[in-house]
Amino acid sequence: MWPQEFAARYRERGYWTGQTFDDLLAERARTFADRVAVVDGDRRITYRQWRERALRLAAGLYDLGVRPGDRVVVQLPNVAEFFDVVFALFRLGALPVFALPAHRAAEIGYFCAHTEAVAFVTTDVHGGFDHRSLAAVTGRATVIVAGEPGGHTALADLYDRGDVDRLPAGPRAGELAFLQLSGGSTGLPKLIPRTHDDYLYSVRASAEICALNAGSVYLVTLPVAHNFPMSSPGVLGALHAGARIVLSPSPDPAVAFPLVAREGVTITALVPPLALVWLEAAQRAETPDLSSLQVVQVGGAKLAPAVAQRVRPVLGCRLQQVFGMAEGLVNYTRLDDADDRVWHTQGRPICPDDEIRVVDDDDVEVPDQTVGHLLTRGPYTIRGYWRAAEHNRVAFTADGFYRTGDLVRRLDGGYLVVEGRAKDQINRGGEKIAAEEVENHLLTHPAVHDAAVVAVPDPYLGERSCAFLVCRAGQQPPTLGQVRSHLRDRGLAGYKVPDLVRVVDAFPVTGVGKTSRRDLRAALRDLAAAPAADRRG
Ligand code: OOB
Repeated sequence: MWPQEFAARYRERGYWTGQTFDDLLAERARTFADRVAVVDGDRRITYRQWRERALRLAAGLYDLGVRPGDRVVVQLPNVAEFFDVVFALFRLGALPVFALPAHRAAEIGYFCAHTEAVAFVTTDVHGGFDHRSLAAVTGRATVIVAGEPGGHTALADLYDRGDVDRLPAGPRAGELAFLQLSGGSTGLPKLIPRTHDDYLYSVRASAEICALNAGSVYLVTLPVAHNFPMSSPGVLGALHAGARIVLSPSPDPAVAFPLVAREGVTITALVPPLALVWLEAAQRAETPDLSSLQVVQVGGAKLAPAVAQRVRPVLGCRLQQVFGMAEGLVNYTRLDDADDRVWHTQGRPICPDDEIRVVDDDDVEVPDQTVGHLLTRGPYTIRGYWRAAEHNRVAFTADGFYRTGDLVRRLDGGYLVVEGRAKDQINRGGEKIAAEEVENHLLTHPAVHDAAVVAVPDPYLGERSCAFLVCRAGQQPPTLGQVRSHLRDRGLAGYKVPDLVRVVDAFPVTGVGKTSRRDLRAALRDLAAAPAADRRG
């Protein structure tokens, strides 16, 4: 949490207003009562209904035993129930822990255990996977299913189970609202504690920067629980503005484009590989009418300038680059920026009190235009991960700056260009993979003596992951297929399973004897250009 003097300053300057998420929804339910807030397929939920559903569910969850301060792991796809569940928990002061639909037993088991979750809210079958099977790893958490409950608690039954008038008092705005996942670079994912005050500041300011208003229509293309579609300005920005949220069950243009046309979508958020897919699809003759689009945001990974330049001519709308992180800091190109900035930079911070330091390896600030490590501190950037005292000593400076692990160049006006990364992470088209987490799973394979996972350039995803393995003497090295099924059997999310495997005799080492990932990446550089047949490990 922030030191007292900073908290006082952020309140004084009007960033932290004392409003909670429940206050916000209550107010919008009054102001925008019968306007449609959420569209999910044929379901259209008004602001008033949203609030009513959240309150009734809060009462049901309370009746089930969920108490203020409890943690509840939430793993829902882009469905209307997401908003009921999350705002019910906000009302109770219980903390949602935001899992992604792609997470499997390894991740869900860890989140439940680490947060001592009292409940796990998920769906029945999504993308061919039966999420109810995850009940095996949730420990003492009550499993609540949106859909066919299959022997677990049905979410649908909780709306009529409690008494709204007997709900306990809600949380205060300075308290924690939820735990978000870090992309991470460590063996186990870190959790990011966000307060009502700090998060809502970023939401309000983002809605303003992105010019959301009550006439805006926001399409949720990415998984809704990710920080980008949730708050930059995302669905919470839409709520703040009294706008309409349209849920797309898939980012595929075949699904999303007809929704844009039917609902008159004005803004959406994409990761770079999806932007490419959308650009390709929009050039086809039979494309639905996309003329309502005003802004397409692209972020989560570096967008190539050549792709950036195609957005306006092809999609007929403005591009906004977004460089953000679940830990806090979000940068936007502004809607009135010149093309050059929009194409070639990742924007500038939201807030005048976002403190930015670009430093060398010794933490000494470098001049503008020079590449360095990005450190940041501000009214919506955390001061530490949840229950991770040891890691916090390396992830934050003594004076509270977060070490983002990103390498950037600062231009005049405070605009940032992302030039690379110093953290052991693979950014696979916006999906973050912590090298060490995958390495730890690889080390459980009986033939594997040592493992190192690095990024390989990829023309479509930006990066893919390659696992270098040193195998045990006398053991048959596993094939790519065997490595992949080993990791899937361990319950690792699909996007973390390596795309490539290379077996080597030994790892190159750095001067201090650590595995040199830089040399491993260099060894792979030629591979990216090699024909597909050579790529199989
Ligand atoms: C967003 O959040 P996370 O927490 O999944 O990932 C943060 C990391 C950043 O530290 C950076 O390494 C990378 O993702 N990143 C970008 C980028 N946006 C994020 N790298 C290059 N260019 C960009 N535009 O990814 C996120 C959170 C809120 C809004 C947007 C993205």
